Amino acid sequence: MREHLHVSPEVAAALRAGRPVVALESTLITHGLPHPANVETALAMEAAVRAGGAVPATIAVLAGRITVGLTRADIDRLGSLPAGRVRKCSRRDLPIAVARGDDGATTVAGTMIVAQLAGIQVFATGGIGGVHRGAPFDVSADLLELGRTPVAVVCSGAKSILDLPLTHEVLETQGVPVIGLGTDTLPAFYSQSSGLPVDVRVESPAEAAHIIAAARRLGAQHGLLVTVPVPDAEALPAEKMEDAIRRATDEATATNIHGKAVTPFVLARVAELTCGESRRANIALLVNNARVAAEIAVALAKE
Ligand code: PSU
Ligand code: MN
Repeated sequence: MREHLHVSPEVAAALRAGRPVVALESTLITHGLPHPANVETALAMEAAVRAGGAVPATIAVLAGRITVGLTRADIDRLGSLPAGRVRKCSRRDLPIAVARGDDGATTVAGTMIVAQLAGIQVFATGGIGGVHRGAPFDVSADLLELGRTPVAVVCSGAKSILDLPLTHEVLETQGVPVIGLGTDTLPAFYSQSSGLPVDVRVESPAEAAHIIAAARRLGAQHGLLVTVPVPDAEALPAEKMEDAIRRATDEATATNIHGKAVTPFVLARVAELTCGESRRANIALLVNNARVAAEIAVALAKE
């Protein structure tokens, strides 16, 4: 599969020289945020990675080509396509998108697979997929990928549109170390805490990098989760989100939405019901996580 990757010259040069690189996903561009906030946020994340001293590598499938390091024009195009035109690519979707020459946006799972093939060890996003509320058999492929692909995912936990206690259990079953950067508990995306304990609290990106390096030295074949709470000023109280989440998940069930459509539906509905207030928190944590991931990648390059 490696020979089917199209790596941008800048990313390829950085990887060859052992310089820090941070992978970024594309489902948040096509299915997570509306236009033009999606394009602005993707570019702000790339800028934050650069400010942190690393090279950004946004990953997507472009007309069947698995691409590592999108250009600004690629991000603009992907972000402007009408919803539904871009295939949401988790593990099972990658071969389909490649064979058909489709445009595909990689999820956390899809991005981890490509990052690992390209030799990128650190990946920043907002929230991972998890176990859905009221549908405990709907376990995101993200959780299984974390159990089988050695990439460190920097995120703000998972949204409370999910069943967070069950999500936490599956991470344990899959053998995924959950690191809290400046936190004792798993963050809950918009809110700083889910109340669920992390495996270890670290105080700096360098300390997180030290654990990632230990996993590499041990030959660990699984991923790690580095969780970073949403910045203080942008955090929203959990109760405030709860009504909207309950309504959105009930609507998804009532209208028979399932499979890969559930997460985009619930995300969009919650944003509507909270009048975009949640979007400010979403963007703030995405950009912050990109910067932190760069600092981790910089420290990892020195290990
Ligand atoms: N959670 C968010 N925003 C997102 C996603 C999740 O708060 O954009 C996206 C990510 O790309 C994640 C995917 O990998 O949704 C999970 O989808 P599913 O639940 O179908 O596995
Ligand atoms: Mn699912």
